[in-house]
Amino acid sequence: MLETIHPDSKKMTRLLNSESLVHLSTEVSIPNYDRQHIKHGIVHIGVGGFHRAHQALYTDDLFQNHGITSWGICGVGLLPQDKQMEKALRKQDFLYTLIERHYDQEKARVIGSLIDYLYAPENPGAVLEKMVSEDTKIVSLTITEGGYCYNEGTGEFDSSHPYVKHDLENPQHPIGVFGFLVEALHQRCKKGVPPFTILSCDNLQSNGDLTKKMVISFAQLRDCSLSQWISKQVTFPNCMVDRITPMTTDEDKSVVLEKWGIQDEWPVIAESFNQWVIEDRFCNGRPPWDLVGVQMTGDVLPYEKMKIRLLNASHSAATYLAYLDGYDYFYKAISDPLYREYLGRMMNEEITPLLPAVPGIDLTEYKKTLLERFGNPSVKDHLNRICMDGSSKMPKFILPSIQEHLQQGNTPRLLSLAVAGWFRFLSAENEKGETIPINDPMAEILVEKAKAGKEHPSSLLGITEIFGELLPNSQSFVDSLTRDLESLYQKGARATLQEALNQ
Ligand code: CS2
Repeated sequence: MLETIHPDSKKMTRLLNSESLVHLSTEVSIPNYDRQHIKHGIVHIGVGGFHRAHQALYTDDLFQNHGITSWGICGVGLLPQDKQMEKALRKQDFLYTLIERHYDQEKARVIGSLIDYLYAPENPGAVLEKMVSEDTKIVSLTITEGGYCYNEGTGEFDSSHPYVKHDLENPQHPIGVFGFLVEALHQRCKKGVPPFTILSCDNLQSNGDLTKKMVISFAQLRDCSLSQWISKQVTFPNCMVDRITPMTTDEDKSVVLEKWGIQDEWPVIAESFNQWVIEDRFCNGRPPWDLVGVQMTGDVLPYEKMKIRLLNASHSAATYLAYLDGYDYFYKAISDPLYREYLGRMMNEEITPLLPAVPGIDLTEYKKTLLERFGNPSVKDHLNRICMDGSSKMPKFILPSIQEHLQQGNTPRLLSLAVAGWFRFLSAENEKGETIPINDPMAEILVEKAKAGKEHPSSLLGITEIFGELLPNSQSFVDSLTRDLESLYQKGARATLQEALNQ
């Protein structure tokens, strides 16, 4: 175990690992269970901050407070950038620090539920072996909204992705998520091992149903009888997940070191709020997550719709305008009365009327809590994170509400402005004429079309895999977008927002 005196704080700091745990400050909560005895049960693909602040925490709660010893998690990384996570976690015996913040209160806890991590590009065989093992009863996913190869225009699986093509040509040597899932299920079927549940934890409406459709479509391209077996035997519960988890910064690592005395290469910082509502359909058993605050239900759709259309949509609606307006963090924008009014009114006037009743939830209270959560200054959620991947977030968070309004004969003013803000942002120039980074797998084409179209939205709207057919063909929506874009280019985000609210 390495101990060092940190030069600035003169405080004893320790490298996080199994041995150093007991020497940490007593103010840090640490696993009270023997991690050697935790049996593996879950493979999780896509271990980022969110998984580590959410599912891994709920699972840790089970080990910590209920004496459960099965359901340990093996993380899997498929992407080149996951190598760094593997290195950080392996060095720390897969332990990491979770800092939960609510305004001026902060709690530190070391999470022990992740018991292994495999980096697939270096060892695809080990990943398959783990997924085929009888011990694996659930494979859960956080692969981002864009990771599902779903084409918004056709509503179908998009098999043109290079990794999908690769995995269809080399089924036994997969590199992508569908390749791994389907090959592992194929081997289980051949060996007579019962299948695992596939649990999507991404922010997609009907995330389980959509994952099922994508997995089955991929399997059909491989082998019809396999796809039938999966369709009959595997369950894909829908679930709603919620916890705002900013990206970890170097400053966060310094706080963990200086305030809590833990040298952790990749801690996670999250808000104190945490929610998970899951449809209780697991084909091969599940952890008793209901013992630790997870809501198991028969119908998760109202919860998902509420969360995605209010929380995620508010993020996407305000982020581009606030970025253009010169803000850096979401909490700062939201303490500006202009943005507060924008989101408050958008949620009340344009989104709430589209939502079904949500059992046990008072929507007025829910929206109040959302604004409080957004304004939490200790959760430094950078706009760069929220601005990322608009091409997959907008069609999930904002566009469905606009579509519903158009179908009812209305043009929603404030939601349309959110799209205009995104289009203006995609010109890759801020209001001072400086270049801004566009972080999106479709960045090249988006920027090209935004620059070519400027005030005229039709080139961007012509991307059917994002916008489908209804929106580009709605004259009132196109007019509203054009008017807002003109104003955004000529007067800027602030004045445009102000005018929209005054109308
Ligand atoms: C955010 C989400 O990425 C985004 O745009 O809206 O990551 C959001 O913070 C989480 O879904 C909160 O549960």
